[in-house]
Amino acid sequence: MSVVGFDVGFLNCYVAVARAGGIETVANEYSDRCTPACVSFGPRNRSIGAAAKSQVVTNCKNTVQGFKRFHGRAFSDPYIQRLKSSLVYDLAQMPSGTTGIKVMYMEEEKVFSIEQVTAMLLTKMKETAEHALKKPVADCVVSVPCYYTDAERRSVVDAAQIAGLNCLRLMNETTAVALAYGIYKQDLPAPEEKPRIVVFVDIGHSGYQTSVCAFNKGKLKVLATACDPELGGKDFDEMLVKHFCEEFGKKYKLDVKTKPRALVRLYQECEKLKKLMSANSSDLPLNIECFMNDIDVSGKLNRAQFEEMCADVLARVEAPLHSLMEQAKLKKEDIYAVEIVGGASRIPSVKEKISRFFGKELSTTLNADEAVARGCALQCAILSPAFKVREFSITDAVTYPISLKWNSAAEEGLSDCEVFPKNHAAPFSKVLTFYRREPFSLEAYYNNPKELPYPDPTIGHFVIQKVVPQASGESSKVKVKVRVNIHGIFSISSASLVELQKPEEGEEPMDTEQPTTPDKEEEGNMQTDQDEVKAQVEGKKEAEEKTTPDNEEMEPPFSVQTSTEENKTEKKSDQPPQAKKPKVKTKVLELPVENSPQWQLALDMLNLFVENEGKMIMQDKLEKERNDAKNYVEEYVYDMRDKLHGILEKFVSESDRDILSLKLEDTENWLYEDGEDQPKQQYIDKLAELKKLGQPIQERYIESEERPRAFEEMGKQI
Ligand code: ATP
Ligand code: K
Ligand code: MG
Repeated sequence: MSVVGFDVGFLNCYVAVARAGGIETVANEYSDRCTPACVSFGPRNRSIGAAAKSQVVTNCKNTVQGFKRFHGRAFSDPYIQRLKSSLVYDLAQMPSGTTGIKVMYMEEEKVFSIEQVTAMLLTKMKETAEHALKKPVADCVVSVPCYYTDAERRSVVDAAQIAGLNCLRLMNETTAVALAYGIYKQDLPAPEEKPRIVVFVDIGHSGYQTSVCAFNKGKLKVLATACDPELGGKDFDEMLVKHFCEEFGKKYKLDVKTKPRALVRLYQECEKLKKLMSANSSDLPLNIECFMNDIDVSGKLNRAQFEEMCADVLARVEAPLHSLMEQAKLKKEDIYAVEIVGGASRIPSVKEKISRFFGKELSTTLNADEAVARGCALQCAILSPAFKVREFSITDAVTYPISLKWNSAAEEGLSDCEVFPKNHAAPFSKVLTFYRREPFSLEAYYNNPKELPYPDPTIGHFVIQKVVPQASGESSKVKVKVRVNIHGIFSISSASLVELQKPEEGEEPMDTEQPTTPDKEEEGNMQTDQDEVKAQVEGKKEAEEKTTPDNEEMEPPFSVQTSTEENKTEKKSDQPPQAKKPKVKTKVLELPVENSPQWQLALDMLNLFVENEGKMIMQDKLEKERNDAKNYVEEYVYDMRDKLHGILEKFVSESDRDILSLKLEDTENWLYEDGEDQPKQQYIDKLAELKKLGQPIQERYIESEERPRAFEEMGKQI
């Protein structure tokens, strides 16, 4: 059982693990805690992370970055089509209609699905975690932006599976940050006291997320979230790039947009300049040598100019904050602290906007880069039975309101019902009751498409199968359990039919409601549901407190009457509940449910991707071994050549030295020509050939070194 948190950023990824000492963000093979979200494809292998990033300029067509926003998107999605033109690498449509990337890999044109590309990144992060923990990693928690829809979340869950990970929870990034904030706080208000209200702001490279949370001792509840999925560090970079493209166009007559490689370099330099400007308000230079057509370019900029050109971007910082306060019905005085994280939160003018909105100093008590990963690792530790963590309950919030619609039984047309309003507690299950004689279908959808940063409000279609009438011919009572699960994904987790049975002679009658205890059944079912069960209980308590009848629909379980006529039938049989217990016994039959979510990766595809990822991992390993074998030959050549004229000179005859020297020289030439690209065994054989000549010389040297020492030892003994 591993305890790992992965922050899969648009630009930067972090891995945090739990060890005996606590939660720790761990470094990759370059001793860097940040792993770039970048995958590069080559003729023999893939490079992932920092190694891929170094190929952004040299292998730009086959080096992909910025793919986080392709999850769960159709290729035809206008958003994808718009992005496509600004990317250096190619996109393509997957057979299922989703988005893939097209690259040259192993000297062939290949299309990889977005799930595969993210899986590659996760493979790298998994290796980083395994290296740190010195054991295999499977169980983990992966971050997603809180504005991700169902389809996007499903896509990330699939990516984790392709990478061989067991994702215990997809965690909203702001919620991970809130957990990292709250779990160590010793001075939170007691459960019965007024909660401490904290706002969290995460502004990364691609997206801007805010949430407001209520903290009491041992728990946090997300009250509301508000986001701008299209506001982040990249927008500031784009303003700079636009500025310098114009400037270089005038100054040097260069059309930068026509040269992908130059454009990529300009983006890199502009990002550096932007970061420098966060710490400096004076004029700063931007120089790029041999930028295009052998021309060196240079320019300069200061913070005031930067802020002026980014005015439109900066103006978008406030809107989500307004929305947040309005949704949570809070006043600025209610806010205890505003905690900011994410790389772009370091931009002074962004900070100033947020600070001015709340009329307070911002808090930066959390690590701006690592808080998300740390929060995910903490969540993983909470979910892990092998780890002891302080009790802490996390109640997240539904980002977009979810409704169900269905054809009513009485052929009255469509009915619908909002099952999860915006900011409803999550994870959460509700039981809906239908009265039906035959199988029926339900469609789940986001009911407010205007606020959805996604073109398709459909979540999925669900068919409740094997519904039959009662023996009497009446409609059966069908209980359908709908839930927003621990990943924030909507599903119909179960359905059951309540079969009425005639009591046997002399048998005690039973309460009709008794056998239907799906909530109970879930307990202890799956580790990951612990929180969910808790949330359900909390949710129930809240609902019980509201006794107003018009709030009834909020109450889980609640009933959805499909037609008034059937409703009457129901009332008839249930009307005098206390007076005389119904003389019927019930049996609960589980019903199969067909879940057809929008854009779910088909199982055979998923399995194929799992298999292919395994093959690519193997290929990378083999290529690394081949390269290592080649490097050993090269190292030996250089090392021996030096030594033959140095420490080994006295231990080799002139003729033997000439033979070996010649052989070393031949090998060096071979390495640059025919030996440039050979199978691993060739290098191993070459090295063996050289060693056959070199080894005896080295042995004579070692022996001579040891001889005086042996005498010394003898001397000591005497
Ligand atoms: P997202 O959260 O959108 O998925 P991410 O997690 O990869 O993206 P972060 O690592 O939080 O993003 O932030 C990266 C952004 O922050 C980049 O645009 C980077 O240029 C910017 N950034 C980092 N440091 C600074 C700084 N000192 N000044 C200005 N911008 C900075
Ligand atoms: K990040
Ligand atoms: Mg981030």
